[in-house]
Amino acid sequence: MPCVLGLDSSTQSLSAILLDLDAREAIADYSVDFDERLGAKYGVENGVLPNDDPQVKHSPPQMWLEALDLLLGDLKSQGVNLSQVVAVAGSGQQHGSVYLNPRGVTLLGQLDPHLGLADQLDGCFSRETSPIWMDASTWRECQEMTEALGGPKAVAELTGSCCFERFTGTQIRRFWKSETDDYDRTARIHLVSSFMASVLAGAEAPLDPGDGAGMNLMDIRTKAWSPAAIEACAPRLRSKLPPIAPADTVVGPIAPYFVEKYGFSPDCKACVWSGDNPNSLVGVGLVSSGKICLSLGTSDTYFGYMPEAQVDPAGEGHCFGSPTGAYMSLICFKNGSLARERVRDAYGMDWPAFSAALRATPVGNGGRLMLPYFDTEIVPNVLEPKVWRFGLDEADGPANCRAVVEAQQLSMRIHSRWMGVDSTTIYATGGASANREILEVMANVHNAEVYQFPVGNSAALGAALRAAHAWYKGNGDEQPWEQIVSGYAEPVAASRLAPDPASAAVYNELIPVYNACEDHALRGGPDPAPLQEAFRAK
Ligand code: ADP
Ligand code: XUL
Repeated sequence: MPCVLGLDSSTQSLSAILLDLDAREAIADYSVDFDERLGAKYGVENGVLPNDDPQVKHSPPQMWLEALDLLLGDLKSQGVNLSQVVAVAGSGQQHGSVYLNPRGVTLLGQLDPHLGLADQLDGCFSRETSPIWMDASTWRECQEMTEALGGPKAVAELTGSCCFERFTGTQIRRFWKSETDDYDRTARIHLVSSFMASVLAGAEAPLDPGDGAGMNLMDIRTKAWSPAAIEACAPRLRSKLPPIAPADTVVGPIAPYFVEKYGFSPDCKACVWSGDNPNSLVGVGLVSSGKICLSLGTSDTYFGYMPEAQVDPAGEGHCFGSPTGAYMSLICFKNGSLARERVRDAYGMDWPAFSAALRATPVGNGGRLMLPYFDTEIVPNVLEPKVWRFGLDEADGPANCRAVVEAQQLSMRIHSRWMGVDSTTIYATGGASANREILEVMANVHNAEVYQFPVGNSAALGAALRAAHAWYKGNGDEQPWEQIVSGYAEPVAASRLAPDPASAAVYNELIPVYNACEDHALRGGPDPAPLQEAFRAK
């Protein structure tokens, strides 16, 4: 029975999904949590290294390697037969980057099964820690690259997005400016995806256009490095970047390290990885237009399939590549699960108590609103963390639970208008999509029916499906994407949550009030209190 393996190296964990292609079912779904298993050793919290500066968010790349050994070792000791895996692909948290020195590039091809990955690659990084998607420290570099490329619209038209603090190009520029010697010692700058793919292949892997579009360095239409963007980023950069190749490229056979240590077949194909969002697109079956997905993971993302490249005129959203060769639109809200957890923890609750609080409070929260910028925010752009409360008593736990969830959904509805998708169906995925009370707010705010998925980790599932696509294609049996995802990436029909018309009407009234709060907090607009009063009076 041929199996494919999908891995997901995300902010807080490394996960795996193993699919049996004959039975068309998942036969293993397993995860290694970074804090739980490696937190003490690497000093991370929620997978991220603490830093006095709230704008700086880095993670240790060796932790990701050690997690790979732990995960494969656990699967093997649970009796999972990895010799049946015909192809492996993966998903990396987007935008994060890994900096290898020349020794690192060489050692990737000589991995020793008698040593752990993290130990043998010690001393191979020209930058010890990796900036990740949560980092917001590159405002200045964003300005510099934007100016060099002719303004925000020009950058977005060229690369699919305006310059963003977390995008790899601005992060590379900051590294070059602040640690020039280390930059010069860098032989290869990988994304998390292409780094992990390189380890599995034991050879330098390309990155795919889906993940490449999160760098501000790739021409979104030609899907090749943009010489102008590279020039605007940092000197001597071109030779440090890996090639870009389609998402169904096979890098080569899996490295002997994994054959000897974990029992993989030497014929197992190591495929190109992609970013978590392009993988999730496939993992929820969005291989054509029509529906949208809301992923509630560490960040919350709102995304959909796009046949042609289209950019957000307001500059908040992104155009990434899709694994199918087309495109995807996406907006990322950084204060996702971590903001919900901050509120939950502030009142000593667990998730069932949080859900009970949502059930106990009225739709629209009596006009009490929160802007939950516990951390810096991507959409809307907020570089100083601050939680705003409008008519909301901080001591009122249940009202704060409702306020954070309503704020997030209202913000998604407002900031996704540029996509022009008025979808009446939302696919919900990510860890928090297990929470029906949160999904109820989602259904009513967006006035759309919401579905859950049997597999919570759509990124790992999408990676496994990409591995299947590459494997069939390599065998001369290429299958249409609709067929690849059919039966795997389908919502649970019985999970359907329909919007309640009366509640949807309340949120339609609340949208202008929420807009006024944002306008007041971020752009110095008038006090929203009169609008709140009018909302309450209705
Ligand atoms: P990522 O892949 O981005 O690391 P996941 O998609 O695995 O994240 O989601 C993890 C998050 O899911 C946790 O941070 C947690 O806050 C959230 N979560 C898990 N269960 C629930 C629940 N029942 N209600 C709300 N949130 C939940
Ligand atoms: C998307 C983004 C996040 C990360 C999370 O642009 O920054 O969704 O991909 O891993």
